[in-house]
Amino acid sequence: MKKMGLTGKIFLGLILGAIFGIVLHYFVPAGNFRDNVIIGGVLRLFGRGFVQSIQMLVVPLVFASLVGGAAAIGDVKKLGRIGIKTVGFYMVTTALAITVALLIGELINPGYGLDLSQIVTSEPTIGEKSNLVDVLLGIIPTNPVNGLASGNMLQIIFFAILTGITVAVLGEKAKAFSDFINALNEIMMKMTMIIMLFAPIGVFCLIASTFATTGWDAFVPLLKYMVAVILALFIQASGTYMAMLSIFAKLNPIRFFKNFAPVMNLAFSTASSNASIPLNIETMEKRMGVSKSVASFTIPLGATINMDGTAIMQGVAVVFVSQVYGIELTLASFLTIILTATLASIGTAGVPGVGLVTLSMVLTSVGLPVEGIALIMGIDRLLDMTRTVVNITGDAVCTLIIAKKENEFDQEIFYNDNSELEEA
Ligand code: DAS
Repeated sequence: MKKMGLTGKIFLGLILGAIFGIVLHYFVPAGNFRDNVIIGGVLRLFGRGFVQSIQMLVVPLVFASLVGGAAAIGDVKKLGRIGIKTVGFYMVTTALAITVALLIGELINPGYGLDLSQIVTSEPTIGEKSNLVDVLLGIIPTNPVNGLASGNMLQIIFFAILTGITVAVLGEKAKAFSDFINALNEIMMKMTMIIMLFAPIGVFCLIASTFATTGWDAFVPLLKYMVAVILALFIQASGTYMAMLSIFAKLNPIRFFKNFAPVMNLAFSTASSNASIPLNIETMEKRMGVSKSVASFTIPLGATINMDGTAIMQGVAVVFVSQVYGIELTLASFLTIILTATLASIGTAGVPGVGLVTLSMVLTSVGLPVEGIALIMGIDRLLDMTRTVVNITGDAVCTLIIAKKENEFDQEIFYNDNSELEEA
């Protein structure tokens, strides 16, 4: 049998885990062996252990990639107009994406029908800060080290972005720190991939534990969650992006997707924005008619700071988790979620599974139980592949619009049927 890739192993873990959980729930009598040795012992150890390993990455990965991402943004002064417009477009499309996701989540209500409120372990802090001023004041850390140590994500985001922009302003004077941050970024991305190697085992145990506890009850809500995420991704790609191309660039969106198909296929199969960067830049230049200087700035920047697909998953996931645990989301929580997920997407680099890492951050920022990740982690890989496609498509759409407005665009190439990529 051809060597099964990690994605195949994760799917296998998902299917076998679901079957094992259903067998445990309906065919193994309740008792010490099933409830304490299997579910409370083995499944909990490797399932929860995997979730905690993901959580372990949050603070160092988000801090390092946010400082790095902000330093890159800080450099935009060299590119002036183009840089400011690029960052502006990226932030607006991400905030739009998560708003669409929250609305779809509230429409489909994926979490209804599964009630885990009796096992909430962390007290929700939602509603503690009822007004916006307190939420905004809470972002400014009086002691950044304490913010980092206590995992106060909004304070970490604020301090990291400020640090990154200061690093960019200092330039050479902060080179040692900048090199350290870049090295830490590489380490945390590699560590994410290493931990994801254990995903098949972690997913097996998490899904088995869910179905062993709830039986078939979990099946429909998880299916509704997947449908909600994919629907929101589809709306972002076929609605928001097509409208933007028609309105801001007056280009034929169908033609765009025809030209862009190879990059979307690569992003789907690798579930990695970073892996798609080279082909994305070449496609923007050779098939879309964007100048190399613009594409080689906006595409790598977008792969790091612009993750509309990830923000969409996080929006739907927050609604799902709050409903499953019976926790009411207030307007202040929705604003906190939009702020956290938009800012969080600035940092997270485009490697597989990174959206889950920042999801635990978004859940923490509104006081939702991180155990909720255990519910959706099993099916996350398929959603990771689909949301990565939206992540890189958003980068390409913004690149095209900016290139057209800056006259760094050749319409001939965009509509030319023969504009082919050089054989690699
Ligand atoms: N796989 C990530 C990317 O490469 C997205 C995610 O994990 O949410 O964009």
